Amino acid sequence: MDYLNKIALCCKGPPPPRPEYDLVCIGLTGSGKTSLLSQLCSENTENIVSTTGFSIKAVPFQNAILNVKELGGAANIRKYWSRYYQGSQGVIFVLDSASSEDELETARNELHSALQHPQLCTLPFLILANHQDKPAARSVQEVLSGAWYTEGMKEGNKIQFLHKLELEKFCVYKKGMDKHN
Ligand SMILES: Nc1nc2c(ncn2[C@@H]2O[C@H](COP(=O)(O)OP(=O)(O)OP(=O)(O)O)[C@@H](O)[C@H]2O)c(=O)[nH]1
Ligand SMILES: [Mg+2]
Repeated sequence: MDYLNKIALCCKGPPPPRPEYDLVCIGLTGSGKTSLLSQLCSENTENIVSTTGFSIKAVPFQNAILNVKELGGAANIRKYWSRYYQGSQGVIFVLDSASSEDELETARNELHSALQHPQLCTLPFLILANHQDKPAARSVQEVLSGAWYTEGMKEGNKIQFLHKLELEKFCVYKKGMDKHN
């Protein structure tokens, strides 16, 4: 390596720090929140147990780090969800697309409550239609045909549906979050 190349390498320095965003991840128990976040962190997804309370993971993307706080989705934990919303800059709502109509209705009610909550109602929402590998899974289009939107949504609130295979779009969605810094 010649002298000039060596100097260029020395002067390059460490890459600039990636911006960090704080997200909250909600959804009924078994919808796959922990599995999703573990996958995004390239962690082992076997032997995952139900989240009691909450857990936080730093999910690295090329241009940003998402600090995602997963809130356990069991009925006795859901009533405390709103205590953990403060400071969130975006919301991931995970849905079991293969669940029964009753469960889907419960999920929709929880989503509507979150969309109307003062600390979340202006934030970007990403709804992940999970469990797409199951034969009974509804497609994103089928899920969308239900009443998933609500009048409680405020102007500026962005809502986007994805299924797992489209997760890379999640990176693009960070743009919506810049507004809320
Ligand atoms: N077939 C299938 N199973 C999944 C999928 N995502 C998660 N699971 C399984 O569903 C079960 C529950 O997944 P979790 O990630 O613990 O669900 P959770 O939303 O974190 O549940 P709580 O922490 O109780 O709120 C696990 O056995 C996962 O392996 C999926 O897309 N397809
Ligand atoms: Mg969990």
